[in-house]
Amino acid sequence: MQAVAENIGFDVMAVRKQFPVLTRMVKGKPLVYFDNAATAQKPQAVIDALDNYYKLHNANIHRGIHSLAEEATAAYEATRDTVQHFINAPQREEIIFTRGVTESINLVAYTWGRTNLKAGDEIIISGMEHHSNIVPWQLIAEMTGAVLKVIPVTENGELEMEVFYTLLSTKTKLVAIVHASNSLGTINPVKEIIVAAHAKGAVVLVDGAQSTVHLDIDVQDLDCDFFAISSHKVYGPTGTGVLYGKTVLLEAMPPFMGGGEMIKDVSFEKTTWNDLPYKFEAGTPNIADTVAFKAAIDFVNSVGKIAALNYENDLLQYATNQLEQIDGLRIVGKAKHKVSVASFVIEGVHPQDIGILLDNQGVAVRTGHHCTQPLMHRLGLPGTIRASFAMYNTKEEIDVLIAALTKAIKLLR
Ligand code: 7TS
Repeated sequence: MQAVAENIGFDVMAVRKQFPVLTRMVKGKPLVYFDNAATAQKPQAVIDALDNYYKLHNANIHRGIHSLAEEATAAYEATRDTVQHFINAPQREEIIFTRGVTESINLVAYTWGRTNLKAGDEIIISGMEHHSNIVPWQLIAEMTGAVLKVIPVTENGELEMEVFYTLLSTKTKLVAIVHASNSLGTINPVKEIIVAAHAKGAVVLVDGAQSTVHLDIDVQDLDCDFFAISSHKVYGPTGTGVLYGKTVLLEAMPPFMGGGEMIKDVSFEKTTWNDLPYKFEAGTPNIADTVAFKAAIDFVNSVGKIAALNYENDLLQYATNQLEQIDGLRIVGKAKHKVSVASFVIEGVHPQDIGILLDNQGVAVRTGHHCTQPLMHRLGLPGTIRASFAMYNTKEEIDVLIAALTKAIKLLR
């Protein structure tokens, strides 16, 4: 009853109407899109913003004095202000545009990591990280002699926090942790991790790839040092995203890439760097997609994150209950706090076979290791079937998934 009461005022049909792709057919069936953790669909406002930018305002930014250049610059910089408020960053200069979470993490690894880590220093990550929060640290560890430590994951898909506390020491220089797991949905206690890491003098990077679209993000409340975002998982375009960093750290970091825009003055003898955020934005950026990212955030704000979250929680609970009725099906990831990700395996059938048969019914899910191979290894699984829900999904669509799954299992067994 509580969940229903909270959902009064959330009009899923009004939300759905804003997403043109949701009306299309796949293999002769209405599309049921449950691959939102991979990338979310785009509302008309985002498509319009892209169209509008190219039709009316296209120019290079920060350099032209003509009207189009000024308009393009203003639109690009407006997204920075919108992101700043969206995550409650203290200053707009702390919002660095990147291609997305992968580039944001690599930026920190190659600039902060290369200058601050030395042999014997320790980096703590967790056993449920996406490859993009593992491999950059392995590369930097190899370059610097730093050592990678891993917080283990329980069978339920939660961090073994007591082990985290034993790993943490004054040797720890960085903790890089996923806020919400893409494979399990687990919401990690990042605030607790940040407090503990700071007490040892370590810096904390939070991978916000999955959390930003679902949870209210307040980087000041979290007190994280870095926070990484991908626009495409927040209903925005692909190819753009954000690294938030505290000014004091960003100021001290060397540039990531050299080129136009990131310099103050260039001579063959000595080049000086531009101010934040431009020091980290070399070359012509992804202007159009960054401009349209603002429309995506405006859309999320117009719906309201709390209303959407309550609705998504309801969907997850409904899906979990329905899935558990299926004979031989096991939910993978039973953490107490989860975003709307339902991962599961089915006895005697391979996830990929299920994925193909579901697609034949118009249902899009992801199957496989979800770029979290060490986690799958820990859980003793080759992969899972993952249905991840967005605010435009419905219980009726979950019913379609359940029927399609039942049919697929009959065919495969
Ligand atoms: N971190 C997490 C937790 C992710 O889920 C992803 C993408 C990334 C980092 C990388 O983000 P990118 O935008 O730079 O690619 N996760 C997924 C997924 O679960 N299915 O496809 C991509």
